[in-house]
Amino acid sequence: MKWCGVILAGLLSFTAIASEINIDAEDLWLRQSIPGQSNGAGFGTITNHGSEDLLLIGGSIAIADDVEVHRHVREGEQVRMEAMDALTIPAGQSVQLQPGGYHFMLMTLSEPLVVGDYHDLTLVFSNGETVKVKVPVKELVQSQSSSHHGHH
Ligand SMILES: [Cu+2]
Repeated sequence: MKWCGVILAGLLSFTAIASEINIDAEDLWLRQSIPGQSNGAGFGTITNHGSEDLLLIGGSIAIADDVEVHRHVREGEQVRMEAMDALTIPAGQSVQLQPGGYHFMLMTLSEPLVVGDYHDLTLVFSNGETVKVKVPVKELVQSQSSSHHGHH
């Protein structure tokens, strides 16, 4: 396991505001890794203050190969995750990404997500706009859905 020191650069703004596109990304957090887990998950609330729908298509983060937007799909008794081409953030509305629902999937982490660390996450929208947010890693909360399902 390789530890590249995590640098807390100056700007500790937890809320990103992109004036041009009127997007707020609030209360974003990453879930702490458990041993053996190669992917990470992120959650939070994204608000579109604009007058046109926005499509969140993914993102990027230094410690993972890629950031995908996922949702949980119920198939009978089973719940599995599915990558989405885009998550629509309707004009004037907020969409919550939360455990058991929509979430960011951090594909192939290069290091575990450790409580107390912060990571720069860039959200990418279909119109080419991006929003950068500094996101804390938080403790795993007792999951409401069985951890035997739905994980990669
Ligand atoms: Cu996922």
